[in-house]
Amino acid sequence: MIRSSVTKKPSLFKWFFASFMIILLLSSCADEPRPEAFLTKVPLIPKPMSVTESGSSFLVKPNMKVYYQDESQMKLSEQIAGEWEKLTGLSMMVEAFKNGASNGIILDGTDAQDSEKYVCGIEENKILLKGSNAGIYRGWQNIKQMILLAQNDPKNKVYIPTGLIRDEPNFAYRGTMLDVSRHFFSLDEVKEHIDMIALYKINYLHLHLSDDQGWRIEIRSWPNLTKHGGSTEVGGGEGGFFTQEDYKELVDYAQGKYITIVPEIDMPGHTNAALASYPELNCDGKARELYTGMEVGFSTLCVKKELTYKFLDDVIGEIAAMSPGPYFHLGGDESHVTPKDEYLIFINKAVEIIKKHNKIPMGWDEFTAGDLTGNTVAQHWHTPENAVRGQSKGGKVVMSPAKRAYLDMKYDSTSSYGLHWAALIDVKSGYDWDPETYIPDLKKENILGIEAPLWSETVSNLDEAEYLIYPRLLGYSEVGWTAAKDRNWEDYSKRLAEHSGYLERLGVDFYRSPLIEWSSKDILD
Ligand code: TNX
Repeated sequence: MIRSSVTKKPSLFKWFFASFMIILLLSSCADEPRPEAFLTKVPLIPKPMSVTESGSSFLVKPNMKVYYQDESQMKLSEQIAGEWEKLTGLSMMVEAFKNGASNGIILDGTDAQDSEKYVCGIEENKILLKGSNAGIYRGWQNIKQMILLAQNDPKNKVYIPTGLIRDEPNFAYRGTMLDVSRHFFSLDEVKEHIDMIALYKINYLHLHLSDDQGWRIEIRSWPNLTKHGGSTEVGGGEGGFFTQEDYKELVDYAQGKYITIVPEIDMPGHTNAALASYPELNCDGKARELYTGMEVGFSTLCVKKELTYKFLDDVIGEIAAMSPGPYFHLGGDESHVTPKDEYLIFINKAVEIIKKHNKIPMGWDEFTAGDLTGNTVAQHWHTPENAVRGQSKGGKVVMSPAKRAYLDMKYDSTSSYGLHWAALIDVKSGYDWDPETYIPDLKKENILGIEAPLWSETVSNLDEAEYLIYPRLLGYSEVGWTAAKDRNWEDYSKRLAEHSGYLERLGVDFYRSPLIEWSSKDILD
């Protein structure tokens, strides 16, 4: 399954459309009897809240349109049309809605702009998507999945079963993290990753932008961070970094898919790359050597120096100015060589600086030791008491327990990539847990959601990373979206099995877990 990093991967959604397009163009455009199809049998992931079927089907044809009813839906319409074209190879125009509009997708707005709730109604000649823009975009993912599943048999025309989906997420935060520090991932790789995570209604992408091994985001007031600190990675490769233009491009690209980037600068520990780039950031004034190993917990910023807080203010200020999302993640984990009293001083100052730049401070669960007040988010990875402490200080919690949600853990002892310090996480163990009851003392209303982090010590490019990410990410998307009462492993594992056909065609190097009876039926079978 693993492709070597030099193998050229067919770009997403490309090679198999050529044949598919020819079939569609040959097919007559005149209305014809529609085959029976059953929406309730479609193996959508994450599983929607409610699905009813009406037994007929919508045929994907050339020259369909997206109809918008309000100017505020223009950009979204273009986004949907662009994704349709990529997916089907058929052009799709965007047009203002008029009575009787059909042969396409009709968007209908709602007042609830902050919600991702949506209704997706599929009729023989039109698809209706109703919701906020974000809600409509989430609803559209069902249509994308159905087109991909229907393309399993390239001889068939592409039919989407008719019926009604009413849906909303259980959690507002459904994220995944990419560690671009231990190994750097290029702009194109991150965009490709965003394309895939969008398909499963993920709405936050956390970027771990700095660590001991590399500083990956240009800071104009401290240029050596990337010039020197970005010049290597684990194993001694050439590293890399995002210019501010690159980063803005990523933020925009994600925003087009209603995904918010959460930037993380990990501190006061995990800072060797910065300490190597600027000697004055060290208490002893001496630059550290660049680091390409995998140990953690040996570095710290100098808490006693005033310059450290000028550094924080500059770094946080420049990143916050480019990040429209609400959160700034300060890391705060594994600062083993920072004296305890100094760690508290540091966290308190960092939190104030983040607030000054109008962002909500987020940190790994250790950071709840600080004097937190008001809106903060603790990301639980290690110590349940730290998450409960965050709650008691009025903060919210994102659940990323390493034993269940770490994408860098091996599936089993034979896994090609990954670590195993927290657990072996097979596809079932990654799916079969409930963020609401995992830490009994956390109240549901204080759990913002879940995030599955991918640390990249053992994977050096997206092809390798895909082995760890897929298929587990599909499970995490459902753990975050679908209420626990509607989830069970038996049902999920059968649905997951049917996603293998299109994942393969898209060139996703997923792990073929022996727990799944992989199949790739056509949607009408
Ligand atoms: C612990 S999780 C870390 C990371 C490592 C990861 C490897 C966390 C907050 N810190 O620095 O990359 O383990 O699994």
